[in-house]
Amino acid sequence: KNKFNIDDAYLFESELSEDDRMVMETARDYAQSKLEPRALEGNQDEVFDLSIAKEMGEIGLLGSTIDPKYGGAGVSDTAYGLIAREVERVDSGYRSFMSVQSSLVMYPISIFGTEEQKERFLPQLATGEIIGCFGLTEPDHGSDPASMSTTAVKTEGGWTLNGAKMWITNSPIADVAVVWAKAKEDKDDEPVIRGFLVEKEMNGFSAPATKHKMSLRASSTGELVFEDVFVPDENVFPEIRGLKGPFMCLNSARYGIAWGAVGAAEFCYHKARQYVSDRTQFGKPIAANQLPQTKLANMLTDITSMQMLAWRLGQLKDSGRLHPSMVSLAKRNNVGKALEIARVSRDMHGGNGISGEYRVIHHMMNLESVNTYEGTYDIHGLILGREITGIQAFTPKG
Ligand code: TGC
Ligand code: FAD
Repeated sequence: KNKFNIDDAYLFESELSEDDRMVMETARDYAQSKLEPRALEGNQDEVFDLSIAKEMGEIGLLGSTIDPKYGGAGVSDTAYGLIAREVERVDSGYRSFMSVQSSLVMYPISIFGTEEQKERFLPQLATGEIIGCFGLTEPDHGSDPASMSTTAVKTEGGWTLNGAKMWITNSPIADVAVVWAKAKEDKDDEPVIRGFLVEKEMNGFSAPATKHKMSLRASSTGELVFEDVFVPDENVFPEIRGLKGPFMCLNSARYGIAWGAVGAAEFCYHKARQYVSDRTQFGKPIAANQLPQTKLANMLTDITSMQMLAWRLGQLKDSGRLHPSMVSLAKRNNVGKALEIARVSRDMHGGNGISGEYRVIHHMMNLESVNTYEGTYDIHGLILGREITGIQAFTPKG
């Protein structure tokens, strides 16, 4: 008789290839043995332990899909997703670090960079010796990056950057920033968005940390400020123009987030299941009541649908059939559902649910950021709405 699996109800893990399963197991071992013991304090003390970058690099978790010629592990997109799931099972902040380094820094350098840029940056990013960040959002332009005001003006031998980026993951610890700015070759030209590799030591460049975060506290977040920063020609992506550049990177990062949210949700479900089974009130386990049982049933149903979306999305990406709106659908659904599951799990833990020790409120707070960054829940709803109706509803123009 077939047995029902209460963690993987539709047995998706049994469908994974041998290679993908090995990557998943490596990531799971690492996350549980090395990240989990640091998670509570990392969050409480707002510390991103820099040795995590090197540890992740050593076992191939950074830029894992990138060509081994440049230091990557050359694994499948499904394997990349499985890594995100294992890392986010511990802390969305650690997954954020990994996503930015892999999808938002190594990926653009690998597809838009010159041979020299690839050889110079990718191997060190892959080992975690250097850290990268990605600057698209600005203080006045978040959901609408097309309106960005950071500028790059052509000067002799390079470009002069002015402006500021905000809410940038890894910025205070980054050695190199992939920065998107409106560039003008000539003062009469129409500005066009281009990508620049800004290095830590460049004059006029600073990256102050963002204080008082109540979410993703183990991830280092900050600004990027450019005051007449000279960026040499060799640090510019030569061909890519327009928003398509940053959006292609976002497709990859959002894909990883759709998987990562599965891990966070699974953690909160496992914790709730354990808690209501162990704790007795009114002379019986809390799990012996109807309401907690249906809450667990809802969690498992949502998690199963999230697993199915992520796994299928991985297959579509691996076979080159991915459409960005498929990613929007999964990012929006999986993060929204994970946040709901974390909130319900928090409630099922009663007073203990607000203690960091149980780590459920930790996930709940993290997921608030995950629901907002890389396109908010509603923005992905509007991307899908535009796809379904053919009418864009972002601006009054229609
Ligand atoms: P729109 O007219 O739709 O498009 C402009 C150009 O871009 C192309 N494009 C895409 N290309 C590839 N992939 C996609 N997903 C693309 N979406 C659009 C499009 O074809 C067009 O190309 P072309 O050649 O015709 O010019 O642009 P819009 O201004 O109307 O966009 C609207 C909207 C709302 C969809 C877009 O602005 C959006 O997605 N906003 C959300 C912003 C966002 O996600 N920011 C994320 C910042 S990075 C971050 O949060 C990192 S957190 C990391 C961590 O810690 O893990
Ligand atoms: P806004 O765009 O001002 O939106 C505010 C609210 O209005 C949202 O609910 C939104 O859904 C809604 N809204 C906006 N426009 C519309 C509309 N047309 N119709 C209906 N509703 C609308 N960015 C980077 O570039 N790099 C990073 O590494 C990075 N890391 C981040 C890390 C953290 C912890 C956080 C919180 C953010 C990070 N971001 C990063 C920024 C993130 O991508 C933005 O916060 C996000 O895109 C939303 O932009 P905003 O905060 O300006 O909100």
